[in-house]
Amino acid sequence: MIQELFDLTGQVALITGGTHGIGMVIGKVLGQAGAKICVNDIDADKLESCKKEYANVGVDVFTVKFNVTDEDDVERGISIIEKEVGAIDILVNNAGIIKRIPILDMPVADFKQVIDVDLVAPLIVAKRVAPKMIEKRSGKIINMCSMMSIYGRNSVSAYAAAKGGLKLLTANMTCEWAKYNLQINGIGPGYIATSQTAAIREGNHPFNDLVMTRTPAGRWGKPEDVGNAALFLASKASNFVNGHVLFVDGGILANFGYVAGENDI
Ligand code: NAP
Ligand code: GCO
Repeated sequence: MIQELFDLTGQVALITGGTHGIGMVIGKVLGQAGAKICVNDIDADKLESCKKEYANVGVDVFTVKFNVTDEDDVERGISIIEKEVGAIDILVNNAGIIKRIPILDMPVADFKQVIDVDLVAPLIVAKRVAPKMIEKRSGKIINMCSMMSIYGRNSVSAYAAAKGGLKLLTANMTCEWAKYNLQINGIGPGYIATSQTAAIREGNHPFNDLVMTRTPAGRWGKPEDVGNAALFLASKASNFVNGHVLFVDGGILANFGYVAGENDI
């Protein structure tokens, strides 16, 4: 049955930073597909408050507070998950930050912090989780990339450097782990309406006009648009998809200069 391809019953999924935004929607979708959902965050209040959001869609979420950039904290957090829920079958490296500062103004410490969360942390968590997947000869890793994995723009140098690196880290994980039946892919969301983009979307920010006109679909993406792509990459339906970044962007990357609403000339 085609539905079985997307049935995650019995699978354990960890979504880092899954207490809101894109990560929460991914957790809800994978949970509704049958997976046991574990989420982490660095904020205990958010971990507590997200439980009712998940419960609203019938998902009983297991929460663990740990900092994805800290190897010892990751070891502690993953060990708790393995003891209380089970070995992780699906890892979604979703946690991420952005700092919009021009290169010349950006303190190196800030640059390093973005690299730590957005690039080094996915490595740390995957290194901790992959060995058991390799042992089982089965596993799914989804790294949250970005349009900035392939394009830059002013003021997001650290973020683009991290997400560009994450695209190729995804490729290298594939080169080393695909032979053990692990599938490691990225998702590259376009411009999605979450707290991360509120600063460039709200209050008549000019960037909002750019996104609305440059996106052929003529809208900001919703976290739900990304959640559905994650279900595909977390399921048996994508067992021969590997090292790929699936862009979920309303067509913006396909568009050189179309401005929504122009005559079709
Ligand atoms: P968000 O709302 O800012 O969520 C990011 C999550 O990561 C938050 O839960 C945050 O927790 C968590 N986090 C940050 N640092 C952490 C750390 N050191 N340890 C553990 N958790 C940490 O962002 P979003 O828009 O949902 O984005 C989710 C992912 O998609 C990110 O990787 C982002 O780069 C990527 N992405 C977003 C867009 C977009 O347009 N929104 C587009 C492309 C890619 P706290 O809130 O407690 O800090
Ligand atoms: C920005 C945005 C983007 C999006 C996303 C696009 O300031 O340009 O935050 O970086 O978050 O990464 O794919």
